[in-house]
Amino acid sequence: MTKKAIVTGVTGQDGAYLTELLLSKKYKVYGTYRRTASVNFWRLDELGVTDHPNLTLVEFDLTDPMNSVRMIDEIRPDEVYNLAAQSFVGVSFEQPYSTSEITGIGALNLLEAIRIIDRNIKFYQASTSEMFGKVQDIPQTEKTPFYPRSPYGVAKLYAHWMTINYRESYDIFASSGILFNHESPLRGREFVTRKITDSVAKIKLGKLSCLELGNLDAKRDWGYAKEYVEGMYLMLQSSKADTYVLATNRTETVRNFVKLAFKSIDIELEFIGSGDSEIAVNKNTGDTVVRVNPKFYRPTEVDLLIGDPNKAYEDLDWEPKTSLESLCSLMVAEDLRRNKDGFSF
Ligand code: NDP
Ligand code: GDR
Repeated sequence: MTKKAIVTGVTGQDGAYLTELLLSKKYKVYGTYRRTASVNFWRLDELGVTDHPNLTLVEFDLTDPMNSVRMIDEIRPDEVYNLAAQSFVGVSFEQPYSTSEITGIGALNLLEAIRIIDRNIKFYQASTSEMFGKVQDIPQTEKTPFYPRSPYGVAKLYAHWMTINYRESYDIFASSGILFNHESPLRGREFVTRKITDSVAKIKLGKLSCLELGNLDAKRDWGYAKEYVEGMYLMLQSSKADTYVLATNRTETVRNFVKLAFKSIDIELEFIGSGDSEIAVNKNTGDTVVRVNPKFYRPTEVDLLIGDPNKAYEDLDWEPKTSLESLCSLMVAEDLRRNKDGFSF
């Protein structure tokens, strides 16, 4: 029998990749998007799946509880992947209330709908390494205590515990994937990796002279999004619902990601100075191509993330395959192509 899956947040990076994966597995996919004045399916377009006969695009707002109930009742899916969120940490400091409603309570709306309508529906919650926040263990595992450092992290922690609570209280197959940062050419340009690769492409093409960034010392465990959505899928095919970390077990500073991105177009950088006055110059030309702008600092920062994905490897046979160097080169190459083509997303 054809399986049916709801993917909330189909217009986002992971929503697009997961939709592509589920369609390749012959699912009927119901991808949800929000009504806005100008809805944009550019990611689905890039993957060539927007008009796939097994994809239905459904208008949906995660903050409206009745919308969740009606959607689940009408579609009666086998699986629900809750990827929709206000996912930008920086914005969550300015919009803590709406972030809590979407990113936190939104998950509860779907869990309640499942509890009311059909407890056999499997549920995946997109949890995050941001819940670990302040460093307590290195590397972080499923057993590491949480200490979120942003309204986004707090909202995600609420959704994570609700997922576990519905698993334990009502025997719903509800799994939570604690995913570390995962990037791709489909990443939003507000996130640091894509901001860097897009700017490197623009600098190469003479469209930008200097890239401005915030905290260059933050360390992140960056993987490839296309591989991480496979982990989400595997979690719902497992024999029991559980919580899993997906990560690469390698961490690098933002500064090192900048170096890698410039290196992929054969530019070596020299970083000079520190703190607010740090800059990076092109070693060949002497041009300043990166500078720190404190406006990109956050009120509180997550300094160091590095995850141990061993449980996912043992139970799900999931492991990351793409190196950070390959991922970074892929992103720069795609941004060069798009900037040459005048692509603006
Ligand atoms: P994106 O920001 O690219 O996508 C988020 C999606 O949520 C978009 O489709 C967005 O729609 C949708 N959305 C936002 N608000 C609402 C709402 N009120 N109702 C319905 N839909 C809404 O995120 P990613 O694809 O990168 O991440 C997917 C999920 O995984 C998110 O929950 C994120 O927090 C989480 N996560 C991501 C990680 C990463 O490194 N990428 C790591 C760990 C967790 P619109 O296009 O209209 O804005
Ligand atoms: P993050 O990703 O906050 O880890 O959340 P982001 O790419 O925004 O920041 C990573 C680190 O880079 C530092 N930084 C900058 N960040 C941005 N966006 N822009 C800058 O100019 C800049 N300069 C330095 C940040 O301070 C931070 O330390 C992402 C999101 O996808 C979440 O939804 C997800 O849950 C986590 O990853 C895991």
